Amino acid sequence: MRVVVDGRTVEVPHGASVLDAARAAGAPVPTLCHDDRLSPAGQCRVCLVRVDGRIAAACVTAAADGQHVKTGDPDVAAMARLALELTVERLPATALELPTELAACCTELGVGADRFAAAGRGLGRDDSHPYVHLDRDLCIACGRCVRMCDDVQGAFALTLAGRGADTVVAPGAGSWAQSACVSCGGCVDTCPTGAITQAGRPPGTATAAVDTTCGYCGVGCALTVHTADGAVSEITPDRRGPVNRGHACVKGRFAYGFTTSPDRLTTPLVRRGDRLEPAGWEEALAVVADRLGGIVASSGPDAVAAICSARATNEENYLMQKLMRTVVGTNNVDNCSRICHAPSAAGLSAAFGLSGGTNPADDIEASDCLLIAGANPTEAHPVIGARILQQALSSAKLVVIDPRRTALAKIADVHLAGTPGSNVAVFNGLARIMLERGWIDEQFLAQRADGLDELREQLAWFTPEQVAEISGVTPQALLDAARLYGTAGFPSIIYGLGVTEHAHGTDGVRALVNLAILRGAVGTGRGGGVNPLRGQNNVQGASDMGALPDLLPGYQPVADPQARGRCEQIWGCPLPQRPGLRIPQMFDAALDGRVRALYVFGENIAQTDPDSGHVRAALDACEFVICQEIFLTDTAQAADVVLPGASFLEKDGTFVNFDRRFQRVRPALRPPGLARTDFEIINAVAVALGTDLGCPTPSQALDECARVAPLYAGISHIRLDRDGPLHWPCRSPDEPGEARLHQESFATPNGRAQLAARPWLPPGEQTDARYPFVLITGRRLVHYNAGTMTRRTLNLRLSPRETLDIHPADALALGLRDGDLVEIESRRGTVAAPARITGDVSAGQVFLAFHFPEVAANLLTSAAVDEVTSCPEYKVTAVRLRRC
Ligand SMILES: Nc1nc2c(c(=O)[nH]1)N[C@H]1C(S)=C(S)[C@@H](COP(=O)(O)OP(=O)(O)OC[C@H]3O[C@@H](n4cnc5c(=O)[nH]c(N)nc54)[C@H](O)[C@@H]3O)O[C@H]1N2
Ligand SMILES: Nc1nc2c(c(=O)[nH]1)N[C@H]1C(S)=C(S)[C@@H](COP(=O)(O)OP(=O)(O)OC[C@H]3O[C@@H](n4cnc5c(=O)[nH]c(N)nc54)[C@H](O)[C@@H]3O)O[C@H]1N2
Ligand SMILES: [Mo]
Repeated sequence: MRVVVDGRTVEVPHGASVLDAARAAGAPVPTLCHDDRLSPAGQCRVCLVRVDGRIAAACVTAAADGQHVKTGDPDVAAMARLALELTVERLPATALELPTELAACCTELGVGADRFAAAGRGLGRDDSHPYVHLDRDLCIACGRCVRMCDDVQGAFALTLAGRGADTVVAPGAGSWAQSACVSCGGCVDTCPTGAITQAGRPPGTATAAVDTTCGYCGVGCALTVHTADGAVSEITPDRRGPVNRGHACVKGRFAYGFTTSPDRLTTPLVRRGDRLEPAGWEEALAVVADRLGGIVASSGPDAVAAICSARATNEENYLMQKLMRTVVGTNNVDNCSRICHAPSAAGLSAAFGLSGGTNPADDIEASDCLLIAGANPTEAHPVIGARILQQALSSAKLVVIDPRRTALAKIADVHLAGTPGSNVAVFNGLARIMLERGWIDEQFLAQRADGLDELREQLAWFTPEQVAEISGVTPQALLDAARLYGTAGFPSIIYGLGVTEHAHGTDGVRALVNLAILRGAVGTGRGGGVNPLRGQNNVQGASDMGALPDLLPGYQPVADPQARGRCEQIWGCPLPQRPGLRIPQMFDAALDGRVRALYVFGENIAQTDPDSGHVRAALDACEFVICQEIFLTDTAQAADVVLPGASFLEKDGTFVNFDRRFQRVRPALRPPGLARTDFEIINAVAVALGTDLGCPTPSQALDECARVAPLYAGISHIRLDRDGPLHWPCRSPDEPGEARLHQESFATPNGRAQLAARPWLPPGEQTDARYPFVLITGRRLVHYNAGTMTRRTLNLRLSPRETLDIHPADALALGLRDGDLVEIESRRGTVAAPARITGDVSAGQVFLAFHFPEVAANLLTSAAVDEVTSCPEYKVTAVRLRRC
């Protein structure tokens, strides 16, 4: 459409408003109640313009072809000024001193301090929340915060309360701290007057701003980090962020206080006797070189193993696996994908030929049925959780498969609360019904998939009654779920650790993938495919970079001579041929003396790997442990040398998020004290061992990786800085990158999707009369994994301790009241936590997160692992409970 604004013709898309047209023409139209992320409200009347002669609010008037818009008309400006004067007349004049949108509007329309009240209305403040503070006197009741909370976050925590001119925002009936607020910061970000601000951060105090990518979960939110005097003053979500689109969560937005924690590691530490003592870099590196060199000389390279960091950048992980393979000479390198989504990598590779999720995040909004299995995204991937919630509230059907009543389960059309470990039965039950009812895509199956006959045969066993017997899911609920997924126009599957972290996790992934193949809802544009919500900020990337014992960068098998040859040529040395050890195997090998040195880079294995007693013993058994960390974690305390690294806010590189996007990470701060970026440290370790890794900068490391791995051949820092995020596969510098995979053929050897016929097998760990409860472990919104970072921020005030979630019936039987301390004992260990009585867990099941060392969930979990990938069975632990 062409619109003429102040004599200038501009082209705008359908659906654009007059405001969009005016902005496209560069005409200054002030706004107050408008935010691009929200549907327009047309309430404040500040954006008045003339449209074909008539006066109209630009934000709520649709642009039309041939329209003439006039801005800055004196009569209209007078009306807008009057509207603004009425808005500010009860506000204190101090409102003008803040660098806000309101102040900018006043300047634009010539509303001076004389139009404000001398003092405020005396409505008071609410400073109860650690991050979000409210000054009611500055509120103009524009409702932007309420719309952000409802229409973007979906927390529905805010309302406009009061009468007439005293109407202001309120967090429900009580204080902000007691409200349903999930601390996403959306209200702070949108408030145009300074009424809602971040605690202790008056707007406009920053002196520099850097665009980067969040270092917590795998969503990959684009953030702008504002700094002053070498510290972060504020982090705001970037509206250009392709996944977050101007939104963030309590961690990305607020949890940066750890950067200045007095406990940050600021100098290398070297063990002298039973103490870790500060040392210079020269000494620490000399010890590393001497001990590693000695062990390699006496026991060979395979006596060394390394665990890479899914929190660190691609470039750092690339360097680390290169160090291990080319300098030490071993494939003993792995990353926490092993204990997380390794079954996704294995399952998706077997079914489709590539280990990534199949579709971009934007397919959430294209979907009319979302099937969420074993994932709790409103807590673990909050920005994606909010997008799923909004889509389900507005138009899509929602099926949730989870033993717990998660926030999404509560609003689901169908919630299948199968018992932990029952996934394969439930997914096969759904597949059987879809086949029986004909809710499948015959043509797709004939042309693009293999394995239907075997699957059909296997499914004969999975009658709804059989599935009910195993899982407790009723035949009716199973049918309802199968119908919703089976008959939708554009169904999507999104899943998490409730599928993977099981003794049969890879089978679970395969059985789930079957549903998408049966429907032809993957690789066709007729469905949103199958998408694991990868966990860590860069767990996809760490695996992509080859921080895996059997795969070189770009998923090239280390056992494949051709792949090895390509790397050998570029790296200039022969490579070890035999696949290396996986993380759990590294611990076993440490205990039986085959592994003598362990290099742990950015992973807190003593708290996060299962059966902590076993991990502890493995650390003790190793002669030499290096820990490269930002805090002195339990793992670091067990090390012989601690190397102080830098956090994501202090380094340069890239992360790959859950939907396969390479995104830039840029330093906003300097590493504290003598700490160095992990990139510098790994290079320095190589030099100490007598080799230059040949990648002096992160940009050069990624360039080299692009030469080694055809999947990323078109990706470079230069391109990312110029064009923004890029999806892999991206095979040349002029390819845009593939957001949606497998559109023409699958990446399997024969180009066809592979259905899998899998039996249901019981979990590795079983309940019995002594240990009658099933413990599920997982996450909570406010804290992150081992909690080393979030527990060192004000997030601790939002969630100060762990609780054991227990069903009211079980609590009654055990004589427990809310808050009573409960002892939780498994076959391996005992911990205690206060009870939280809630119907969100089923009777017979309890839930714990693993964020607090004082409630060490992994003292309880077992060594049972997925038979294909060795991923631990974190989701099923038999426990007994006792009131303390
Ligand atoms: N706030 C926060 N966010 C995080 C993290 C964090 O620690 N805190 N960690 C990040 C990481 S590393 C990861 S991997 C992701 C994980 O993200 P998610 O996978 O969403 O996290 P979990 O809470 O571990 O588990 C998800 C769900 O699986 C369910 N479940 C358990 N057993 C079964 C089962 O047998 N079948 C089914 N269908 N469901 C089951 C649980 O009840 C739980 O609701 O989160 C990332 N984001
Ligand atoms: N019971 C139970 N246990 C679980 C799970 C579960 O669901 N239940 N989930 C598992 C899953 S999915 C995962 S991914 C793991 C996560 O396990 P971990 O990876 O151990 O968890 P994080 O807390 O993310 O630990 C990362 C460590 O790296 C440090 N760090 C952060 N950034 C940097 C950096 O840039 N450089 C360096 N050098 N260090 C850095 C942090 O201080 C922290 O100590 O936990 C697993 N453990
Ligand atoms: Mo994870």
